[in-house]
Amino acid sequence: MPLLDRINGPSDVRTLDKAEKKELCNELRDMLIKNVSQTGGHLASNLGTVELTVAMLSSFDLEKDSIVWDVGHQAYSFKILTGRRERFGTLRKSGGLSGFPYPPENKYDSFICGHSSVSVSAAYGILKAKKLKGEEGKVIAVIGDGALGGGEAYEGLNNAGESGKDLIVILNDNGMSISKNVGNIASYLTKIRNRKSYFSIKNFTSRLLKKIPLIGKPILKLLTKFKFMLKYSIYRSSTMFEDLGFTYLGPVNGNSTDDLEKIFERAKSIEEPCLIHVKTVKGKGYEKAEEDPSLYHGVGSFDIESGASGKSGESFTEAFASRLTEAAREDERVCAITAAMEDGTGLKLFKEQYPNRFFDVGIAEEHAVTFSAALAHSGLRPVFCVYSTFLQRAFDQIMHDCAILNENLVIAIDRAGIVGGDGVTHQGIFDTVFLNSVPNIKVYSPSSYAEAKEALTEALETDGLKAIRYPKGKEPLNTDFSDYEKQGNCRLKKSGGKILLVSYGREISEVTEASKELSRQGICCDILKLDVIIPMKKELDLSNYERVFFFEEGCRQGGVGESFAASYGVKNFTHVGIEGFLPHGTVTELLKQTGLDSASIVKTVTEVMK
Ligand SMILES: Cc1ncc(C[n+]2csc(CCOP(=O)(O)OP(=O)(O)O)c2C)c(N)n1
Repeated sequence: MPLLDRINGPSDVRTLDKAEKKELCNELRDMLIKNVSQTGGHLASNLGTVELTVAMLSSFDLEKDSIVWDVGHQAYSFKILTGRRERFGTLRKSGGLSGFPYPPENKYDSFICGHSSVSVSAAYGILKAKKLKGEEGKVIAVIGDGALGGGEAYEGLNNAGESGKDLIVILNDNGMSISKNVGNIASYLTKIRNRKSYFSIKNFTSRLLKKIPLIGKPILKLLTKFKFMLKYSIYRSSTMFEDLGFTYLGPVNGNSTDDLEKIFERAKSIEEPCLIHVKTVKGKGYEKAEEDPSLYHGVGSFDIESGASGKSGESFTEAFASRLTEAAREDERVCAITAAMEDGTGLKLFKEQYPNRFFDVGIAEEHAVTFSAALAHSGLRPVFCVYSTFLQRAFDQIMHDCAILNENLVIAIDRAGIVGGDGVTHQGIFDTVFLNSVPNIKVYSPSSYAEAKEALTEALETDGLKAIRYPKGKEPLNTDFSDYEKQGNCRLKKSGGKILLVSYGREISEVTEASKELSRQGICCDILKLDVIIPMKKELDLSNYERVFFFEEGCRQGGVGESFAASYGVKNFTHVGIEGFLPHGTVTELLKQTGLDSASIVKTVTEVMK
């Protein structure tokens, strides 16, 4: 019987001996590779944290201690070992396990995860609450070297240095963000990573001394004390973490449960908050992922033997990025900026061709916006490519650094709309709402690759703050708008009906499909497609329509439909959009669930018009 079948909760891990833990790690790796090859998900990061997870569950008691994962994409083994093994095959599927720790899913998930660099702040908050409530227990934040590039991590460290002994920060350093980690913090970590660990010196010395009969043990004791003092005198003021109030321990081999458990025991005995520097190998145990950890950071389903995935063909991301690279050739003021999402936003080619005008600033969206605004202010034409969900944290920088002076900056909002498997923390459904309140900004919502490219061309050729939002993946079915009449910022397709269907972006394809079916049922609808969604300008008179329906692949409350109804003054108005947060599932499933697929649109229209 596999060992894993005996592990039904964290306490079962604590009973295992050394050999069994090794076996458990092997079984976990097999399970991760097999399952992720079918469900898709974050593979390389999870293969790197297998031993770390097993060692943490062995050394800490999760009935009183809490673990906060940063981002949480590397917590699959944690899910498997905390009572979710049997459901692991449902990962990222509708109704199944979330791809990130999610407190409503399991009592050991101590905080919401998905966005980067928040773990220290969260861990410190949880610890303070424990203290105020008179509860025992340690809180452990596990943060990657990539996530440590994000500003909030320093806000947390700056504040938590005074937290006392029960806070432990584990820095999981694999040298990688999604791509190779960038910036001076990364180089700094490389420097201290390459130092010989205090613990490895100690272990070697112990082995040697224990062999000397009688005098070996006393000398070892003395030497241990001396080594610890020596280590302190060398390292104490020599890492920035010490200066921030943490005892620095490590670096230690994070793919050895043995070494990890020893260092955890040491950390438990120290009367200050500790930062344990752990070195892991991203992709460990699956050769292809070790060779190319970026490729296997987030994957769709793939063949284990060959490593081949089903991914193929063009996407909105690629179409946009190829036009951006062309634009850089035509105009040497054009720059591309990414916050650690070079691959995800398709900027590889741009980087290769224009390395001087390509900037990966690390996981630092706020900095990226201000930096881009300053490039724009200095006469360049920056394009910041970012996922909708991660732009959320840069709202103030958009408002203050970009919008007040209406800088010539383009924000390329990738993964706008429903994203699917990454779920509630990653859906790109709120940018429409928060950008709606930004004065000066113009937001394009292309429905096809051609429109995405045209929008970029126009945005770069005209002055002012612009955003172009486009979805994850491929063009939808209906992208031919030749029978639409251009009316300012929108296009109208007339069929002579008394009903108007309005939409924008990818959703126009569902609306088009629905109108075909409605027409078969004898219900004739005109379609209005919005090319620019912010600011909302009334371009035509809608008073002849009996009813206007608005379908929005974005948050309904405060969304584009509301500003449309207000600007156009429409009275008989039905607005379908996404209500609140949206969990994981496929895009098709989620469109259906939210009433935005063509069949639901037909149903809504027929029911309302009855
Ligand atoms: C605010 C924010 N921006 C971007 C991301 C996308 N993202 C997810 S994981 C990751 C890399 C994290 O690197 P690291 O912390 O070193 O973890 P590793 O995967 O290397 O273990 C990035 C950029 C995110 N989750 N949150």
